[in-house]
Amino acid sequence: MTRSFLTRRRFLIGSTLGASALTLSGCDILEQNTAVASVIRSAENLTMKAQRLLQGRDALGREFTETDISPSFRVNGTSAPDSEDYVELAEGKFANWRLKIDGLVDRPQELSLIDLKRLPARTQITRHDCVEGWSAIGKWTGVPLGPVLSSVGLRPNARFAVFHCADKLEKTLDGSGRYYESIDLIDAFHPQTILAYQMNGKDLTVGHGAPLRLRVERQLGYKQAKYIMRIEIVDSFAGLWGGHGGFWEDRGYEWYAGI
Ligand SMILES: Nc1nc2c(c(=O)[nH]1)N[C@H]1C(S)=C(S)[C@@H](COP(=O)(O)O)O[C@H]1N2
Ligand SMILES: [Mo]
Repeated sequence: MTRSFLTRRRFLIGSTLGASALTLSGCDILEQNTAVASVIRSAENLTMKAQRLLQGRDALGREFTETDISPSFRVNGTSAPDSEDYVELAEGKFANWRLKIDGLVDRPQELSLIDLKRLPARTQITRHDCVEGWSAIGKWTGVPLGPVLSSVGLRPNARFAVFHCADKLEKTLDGSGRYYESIDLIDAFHPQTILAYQMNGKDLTVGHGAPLRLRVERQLGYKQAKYIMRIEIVDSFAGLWGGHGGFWEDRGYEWYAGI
């Protein structure tokens, strides 16, 4: 099991972004099944695999044109994290904010917004679909996540990227109300998966997740983590809050929220 998973990861990391779809062999399919079975339900697993098999793991989510951009884009969930730390960072225009990258990596890092903005960027106009029944088209600019992860050196047992956010959506004493999300390495290395610092040509507003949010375009709104403070590379969600890989997942939503 481990060897095949490793091979798959090496393929992902070694492949150029935007490479054509990979055809999975029956063996890989079986492999994926066992690898993810413990974290997601089987029907949902089927959705994920069907989407990846039918469309290819690097198939792009639909992109739109400037004229399609929605005149208004709702702010949903947290609209302004209220922790002292975040408020202070926001007052300083995020000059002191650092994105921590750690966990199963060889070279943990702390990157400033300026560091991120120096890296090659990608801009994409996409539709955001929220499970609450609204959609909006926005233009997002940011750093593709894959190369960032490659640069910190993923360990062989790395399987998921976890995004720790600044906000508590539920005010619990133990911190379990903190927002977090996670994706696997296939989505992490997908060409449209970006750490976005701009929306519609301007720095992200606090409402939309300043200074940095995730865009993972083949999944629903709640996967698009705002207020990212830390990316932790893990091999399992067991040690994280409810153990289902995300704030909403811990409250019963699907982990693979394919659209
Ligand atoms: N940190 C954080 N990220 C979050 C949320 C949140 O409450 N906190 N809400 C999610 C949901 S349900 C949606 S639909 C989108 C909303 O993004 P927007 O406010 O930019 O529209 O962010 C997602 N990411
Ligand atoms: Mo949402």
